Amino acid sequence: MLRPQDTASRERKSLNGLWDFRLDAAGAGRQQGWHQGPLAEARSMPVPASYNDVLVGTTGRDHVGDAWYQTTVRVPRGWAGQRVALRFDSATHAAVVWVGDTEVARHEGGYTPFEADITALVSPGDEVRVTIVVNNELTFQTIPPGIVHDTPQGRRQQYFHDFFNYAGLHRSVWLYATPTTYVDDVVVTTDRRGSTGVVAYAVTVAGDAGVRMTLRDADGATVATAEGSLGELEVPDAHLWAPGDGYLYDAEVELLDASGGSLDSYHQSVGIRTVEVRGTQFLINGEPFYFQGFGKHEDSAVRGKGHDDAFLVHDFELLDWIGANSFRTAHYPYAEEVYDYADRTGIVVIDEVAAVGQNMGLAGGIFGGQNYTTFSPETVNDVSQEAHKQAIRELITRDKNHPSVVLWSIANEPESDTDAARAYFEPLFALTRELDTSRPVGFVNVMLAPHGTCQVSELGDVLMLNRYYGWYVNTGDLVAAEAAWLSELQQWATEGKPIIITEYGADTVAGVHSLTPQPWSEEYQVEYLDMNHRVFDAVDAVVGEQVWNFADFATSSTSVFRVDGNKKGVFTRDRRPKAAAHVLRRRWSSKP
Ligand code: GCB
Repeated sequence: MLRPQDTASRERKSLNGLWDFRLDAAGAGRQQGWHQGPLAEARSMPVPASYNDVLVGTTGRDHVGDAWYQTTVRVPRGWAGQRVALRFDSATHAAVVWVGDTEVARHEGGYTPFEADITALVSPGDEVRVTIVVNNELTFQTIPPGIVHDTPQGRRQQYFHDFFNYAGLHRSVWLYATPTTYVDDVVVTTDRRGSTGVVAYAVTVAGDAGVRMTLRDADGATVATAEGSLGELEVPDAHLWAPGDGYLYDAEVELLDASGGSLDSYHQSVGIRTVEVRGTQFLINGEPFYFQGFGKHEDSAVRGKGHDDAFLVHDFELLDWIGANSFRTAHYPYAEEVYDYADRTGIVVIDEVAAVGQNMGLAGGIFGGQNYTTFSPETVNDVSQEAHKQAIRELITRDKNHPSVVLWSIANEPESDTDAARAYFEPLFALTRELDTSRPVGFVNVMLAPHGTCQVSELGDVLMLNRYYGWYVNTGDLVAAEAAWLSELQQWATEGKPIIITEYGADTVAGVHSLTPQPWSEEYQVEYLDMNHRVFDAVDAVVGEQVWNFADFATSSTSVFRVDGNKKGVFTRDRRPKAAAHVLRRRWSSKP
């Protein structure tokens, strides 16, 4: 599903702004057909935003169930004779959409887009009513999983991941028009032969038309052209996309009628680069790459997970300031604007599926999952696996053309030391490779499945490890932590694969100081990071360090584990630096 664009043949209209909104914990709206008329008793809700913290009080914050959004939009007069589509960049976690009285779309999964062709339901020049009901419930069959409990006080959502279950319309909503014969999809993969860049492409056309590809450089000069829906463009002396150098070409895909007239035009940006895992190295353009950066979250005050361009640009400015070259989209696919910006700025992305919390062993300690078995017919089962497959499909369909994305992460810290886990994940690795042969794939291993016990790691091209020596274990004892961590890491290094440390971090309350470094103090976070860096520097197979987390973030408040959220940020939630930020800046800015 291609992004809405304004081109010579296409036009889009944003539906962002204030929508009518109503919570519906009882689920009355679906029975009463609230989409059939103006939403009664509605209040205003900004789109994009999570609704939880926009509202005041627990009703919105702890809401479980449906939330209704409605707006009206005038279809531009000039769209007569065009195909008209309605696109939601995401709806967290499941949604049904109506245009007027007619249901047009249903979607499950809170972090990927969906759309509906509504041409037959609208008249250019007229207004239409758009209603969407968004449901935030997580079950063992959703990605990520959770359980809804019926209690005497009402329904309560339990989940097994460490970030707040923000919900609503987190991203943009679009009405857009294309010609009736249109570019339905384009896939580009890149390679190089000597100094020549090679762009292989495949265009899917809806309707009957010829295809012309024109590749232009950043100055707009044409560097290659090709005809046909499948082919290759060659770029002599190509300017490669590389970490820190987000050089992009523009591929214009044009559909042509029999007499050569242009029917549709779509622009796909292209970064020419290669990615390869060789031995213990991770190579970009044949050069060893060392990931330095963070696990991030989409998270800010009031908006929750609502996309915000100001935070997007500011966060990337901070990445630049601190010398980071990469981040992981922990623990779900981010807004598409984020990947566009990473493409343009040369930031490298590990792109993660929203499969987080499939681990009742881990959940036992923090989230009260001790009464459950992770993989069983009643818990994470075949239906969950299908949802997981669909999440992988939608992620790759959406993000396949981003040069910044160099690695797929298909789960964060699942149970991975059992036969059941192996059986669950084997088909998921196979599917990911079938969908994309151009990128490596991995999953993030948890501390509970150390070297020698994990049955899933060997399925991946790289090893991604989250470890908290000196925090959750050896708390406060960095000497013991260093010895234990080094010993485990040396064992992993015998696998002969590149190792990326995808999480290491210590909760730190900004402003808490202690001359003798104590957990929660800024000094301890600094010494904790220094200790980790000594360990990484001692093991050649380590090809990356991503600190947990870029910034403090909101979590559920159902356990005393967290004080006003997770405080492992190197920046506070409002993006002020802790002492650790300066330490990282010195280390990362001095690395070659
Ligand atoms: C982890 C999880 C991450 C948590 C983090 C923590 O291992 O992957 O989601 O937030 O630990 O701070 O406990």
